[in-house]
Amino acid sequence: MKKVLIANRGEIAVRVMRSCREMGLATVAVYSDVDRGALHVSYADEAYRLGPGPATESYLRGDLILEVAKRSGADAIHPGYGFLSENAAFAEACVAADVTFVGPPASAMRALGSKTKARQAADAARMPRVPGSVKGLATVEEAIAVAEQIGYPVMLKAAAGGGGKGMRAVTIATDLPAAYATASSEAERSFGSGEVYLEKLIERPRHIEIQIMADMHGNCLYLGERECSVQRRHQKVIEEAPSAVVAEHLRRRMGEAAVRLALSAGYVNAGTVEFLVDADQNFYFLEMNTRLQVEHPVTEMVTGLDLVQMQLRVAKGEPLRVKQAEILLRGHAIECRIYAEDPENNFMPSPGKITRLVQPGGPGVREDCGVYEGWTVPLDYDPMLSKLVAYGETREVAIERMLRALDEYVIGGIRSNLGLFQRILRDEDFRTAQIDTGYLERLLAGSDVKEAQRVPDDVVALVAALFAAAGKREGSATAATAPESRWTIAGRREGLRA
Ligand code: MV4
Repeated sequence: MKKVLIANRGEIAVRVMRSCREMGLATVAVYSDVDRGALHVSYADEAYRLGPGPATESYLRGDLILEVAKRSGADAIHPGYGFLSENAAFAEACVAADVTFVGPPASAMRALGSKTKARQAADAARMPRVPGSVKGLATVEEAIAVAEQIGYPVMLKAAAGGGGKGMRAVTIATDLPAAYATASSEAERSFGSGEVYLEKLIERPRHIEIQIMADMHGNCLYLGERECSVQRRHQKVIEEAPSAVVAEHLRRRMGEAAVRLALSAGYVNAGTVEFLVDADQNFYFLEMNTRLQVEHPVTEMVTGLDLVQMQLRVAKGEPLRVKQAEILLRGHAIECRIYAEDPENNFMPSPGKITRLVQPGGPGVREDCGVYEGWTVPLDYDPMLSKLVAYGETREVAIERMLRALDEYVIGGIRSNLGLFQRILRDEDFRTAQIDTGYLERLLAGSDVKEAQRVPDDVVALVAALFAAAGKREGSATAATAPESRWTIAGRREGLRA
């Protein structure tokens, strides 16, 4: 491996290139027309145009990307997150073109891509999962029978879904037939597969995930957990490592279960196993993400490891250099996802020109940024600007550092969610780590913004729909799904189609 093509844009493209450069690997950027002047393009050793702004005509064109690999002499492709990162057919096409795909084998992506198949894999690996069906429900009668067996409330989920798409909670039996019908037709429309299954509803869960890393020689490590409960409408807002509620014995049980799942699926490279954790510290497998995730830096801060460097070494065929017993977690890290959006106006997207940018620094602060002063944030993709990470010996120190860093941060010309983080980090429930997946919506519902001043959801949806071209956020989309930006998804959620 000598030259790596980064099939992505923004902060993650820069992040991957940084590790490449430290390892003496040449870097190749690709870009769309609207990204000609983007940060990742200037960071790379070479850069090649893919096509027009919409991701379907640029960052999702696996054929063009492989052409650039050939033309530039790149012998490896790192997909980052989103775009082609979980596309098994693209991973296969790379292998066929004799280019190393820095990620798992296509077979492992497929085995874990369907949520029903992943639940079967969890059973084979003796991994605790949410009670319910492990196969698609064939009829409404079967759905009723499974629900009676596990007891209400239940949740209907699309097998091809993920990240909250195609989910429906059902509290009483009389609602099940209608919910089943809409869930499966919605799944058919959105994912090209109407397969739905049932789970017991876990109330007020935390979302906690385990980072794993596997090599080609049968070794697999777990690198601790990330607490990702602070989210809004299935978009993570703050992540931290470790979780305040995960004690060493629970970490070991979750970690060992995650490793069993990875090994039984023939998994190689970086992956994340997602769990719901209930109030009694029971953990339940949810799904596996077969990519490097947005929030990987918090794991890097507390383990002292470079996950991208590990990915590249593993992809070259090197065995992992560290043993599980050598993985020590030290201190606490918190990440804020900084977006071009306006929390005061119902999180209305706010792209445009960044006229002023002052970035924080100093002790215990890391910033993975994808923009610069003078850059115009395009409408075409997810409007995440930067990830701000604070590290400290304790959670309290990390919180104070983050507040200090947020205070230093200046973003001019566009709206950002910087102020939202000030509010969360000062909130008593957050500071005492009393968070679950409903935490942020509760905090926002209690805010004092007058009804009359609020931009209604349908206006946000309309703006999102107007902006929507074809960007693709981190979460997976099946090949059958039209790729979409976070704003498109927001638009659909509110009942409008782009
Ligand atoms: C659940 C659940 C409660 N019970 N499943 C949402 C995203 C998708 N990956 C799974 N999700 C959930 N599944 C059962 N059986 C609650 C959620 C959920 C959630 C999960 C993780 C992070 C944020 C969430 C917000 C709302 C609901």
